[in-house]
Amino acid sequence: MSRTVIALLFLSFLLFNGAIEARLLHLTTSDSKYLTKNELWFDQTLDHFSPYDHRRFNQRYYEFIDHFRVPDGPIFLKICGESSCDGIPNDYTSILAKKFGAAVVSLEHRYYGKSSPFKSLTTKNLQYLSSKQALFDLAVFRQYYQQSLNEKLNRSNVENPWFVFGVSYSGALSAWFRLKFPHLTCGSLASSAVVLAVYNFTEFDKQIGESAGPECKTALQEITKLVEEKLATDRAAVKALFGAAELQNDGDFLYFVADAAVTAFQYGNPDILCSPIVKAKKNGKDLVDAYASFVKDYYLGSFGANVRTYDQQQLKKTAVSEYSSDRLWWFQVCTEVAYFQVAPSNDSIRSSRVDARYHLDLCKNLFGEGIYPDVDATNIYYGGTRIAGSRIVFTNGSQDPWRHASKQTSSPEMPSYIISCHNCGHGTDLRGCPQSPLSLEGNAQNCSSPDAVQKVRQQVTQQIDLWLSECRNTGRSYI
Ligand SMILES: *[C@@H]1O[C@H](CO)[C@@H](O)[C@H](O)[C@H]1NC(C)=O
Ligand SMILES: *[C@@H]1O[C@H](CO)[C@@H](O)[C@H](O)[C@H]1NC(C)=O
Ligand SMILES: *[C@@H]1O[C@H](CO)[C@@H](O)[C@H](O)[C@H]1NC(C)=O
Ligand SMILES: *[C@@H]1O[C@H](CO)[C@@H](O)[C@H](O)[C@H]1NC(C)=O
Ligand SMILES: CC(=O)N[C@H]1CO[C@H](CO)[C@@H](O)[C@@H]1O
Repeated sequence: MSRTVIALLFLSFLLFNGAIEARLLHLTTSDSKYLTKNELWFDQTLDHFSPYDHRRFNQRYYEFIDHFRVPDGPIFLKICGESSCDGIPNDYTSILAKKFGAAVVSLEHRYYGKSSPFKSLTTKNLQYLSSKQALFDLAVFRQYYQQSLNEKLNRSNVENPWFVFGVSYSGALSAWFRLKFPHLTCGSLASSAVVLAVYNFTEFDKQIGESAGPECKTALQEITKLVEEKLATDRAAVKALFGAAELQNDGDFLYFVADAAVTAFQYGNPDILCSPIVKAKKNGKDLVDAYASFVKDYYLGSFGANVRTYDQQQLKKTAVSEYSSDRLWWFQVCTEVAYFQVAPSNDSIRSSRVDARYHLDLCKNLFGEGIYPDVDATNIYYGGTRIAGSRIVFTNGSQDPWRHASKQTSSPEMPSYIISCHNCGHGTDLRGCPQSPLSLEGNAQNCSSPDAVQKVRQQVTQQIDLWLSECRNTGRSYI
C-alpha cells in the first residue's frame, strides 16, 4: 500500500455511513475516478436566518461541464454531505449526466472539508451548522451558478432545468431541497435518504438481524454476550484483542464492536462477516476470536476504519483537522436528527449498553450541557416520512439498516423503489456493484446481483427524463 493510500485511510471516517462512504471513496478511487477535483470557491452567507449578521465564509465547489449540452442542457446539483468533498466522483451520476447532456456541479457542505467558517469547532462556533443552513447554501449557490452561466452565455433571465442528487444524509438534503425550494429544481433523487429523524432508532439493529439471517444473527448475539463478559473480567485484554486498546470508555468500545458488523451489511459484504463466524460456531471454535479477526482484517484492515473515530477523547477536540467530520456529524446528530442506534429491548444484536443514555452522555461530553436532538422539531419542519414533496424519487437497499429512516412507501409524485438482493446496501443505485459499490459498470468484476441495481436505475432514469421534460414544457415554472 502506498503512503498516500495509507494517509487517505485516515481521512474523514465517521460512525455514520456518509463519511464511511467518503473514506471508501478515498480508498478505492484514484484521481482518474473523479470527474474533477478542481476547486472553485463561492462567497457564502454564514447565517441565512439573521437580519443583522452579515458575516461570510468561503465554500468550496466543483463543476464538470464536459457533457453539457450548450446552452439549454440540464444542471445536476450533486449534494455533498457530512464529509470532506474532494471532487465530483465518477459514479452513476456521470453516466446520467452524459445521457442527459447535463452539467454537474457539487457544493461542499458547510463546515466540512475546506468549507469551515471557523478555525475552531467549539460548540458556540457550531451554531450555524444545520441542515436548514445547508439547504439555504444550496439555494443561494444554485442562483449564483445559474446567473454566472447566463453571463457566460451572454443572456439573462434564462433557467436551465435543474435536478438534485444525494445519498444518505445528502439524500435527505436532496429530498428536502425539492420540498423547501420547489421553484429551484425540477426534481430530486434521494438515494438511501434518511428523511426521518429518529430518537431511539431500534429498527437499525433489528434490520441487521434480518439482513444477517438466523444463523449469523445468533452467532452475533452470542459474540456480544461473550464480549460483555470479557469486558467485566479483563477489559484491557478484550479491547486489545480487537485492536482497540485506546478506547477507554466501554460504551465507545461496544459501539465500535457493533458498528464493525453493521458495515458488512450496509456495504454489501455480509459473507465476509457471516461465513467465518457461522463456521467457527459449527466447529466449536472461539467465536470472539473469529469476530476479532473479522474486525481487524476487514473492518480496520481492508475497509480502513479507524478506532480513533469512536473515541470521545478525540471527538472532543475542537481544532480543525482531517478528523473533524466525525465531530461535526455528531453535532448534527446531537442537535437535529439523532438516529441513535440503540439496542432494542428484546432480541438485540448490539450490547444493551449502547442505549439512549450512552448517546446523550456522548452529546453532553462533546458539546456540553443542554445539547440534545430535537427530533420532533426536525420532523415538523421536514415532515419525516410524511414529507409533502413532489417529484422526489426515493431508493433504498433491502439489506440497509438505514432504510427504516427513509421513505419506503411509493406514490406517483414520490415514487419509492427498493433494490432487493442478498447484498444490496446503502446508496447502491448511485454507485455500482452491490458488494463493491464504487465499481461502475464495466469494471465490476464478479459483481453479484447487478441486475437488481440495473432495474431500479432504469426506473430512476425514466423519472428524471419525465420530470426534466415536464419542467421544460412548463417553461420557468418548476412547480
Ligand atoms: C454578448 O453581447 C454583447 C451585447 O449584445 C455583444 O457585444 C457581444 O459580442 C456578445 N458576446 C458574445 C460572446 O456573444
Ligand atoms: C428512548 O429509550 C429510552 C430508554 O429505553 C427511554 O427512556 C426513552 O423514553 C425513549 N425515548 C423516546 C423519545 O422514545
Ligand atoms: C423476543 O424475541 C424473541 C426472538 O425473536 C421472540 O421469540 C419473542 O417473542 C420476543 N419477545 C417479546 C416480548 O417481544
Ligand atoms: C472472481 O472470482 C473468481 C472465482 O471466485 C476468483 O478466482 C477471482 O479472483 C475473482 N476476481 C476478482 C477480481 O475478485
Ligand atoms: C420494509 C419496507 O417498508 N419495505 C418497503 C420498501 O419499499 C417498497 C417500495 O416502496 C415498499 O413496498 C415496501 O413496503
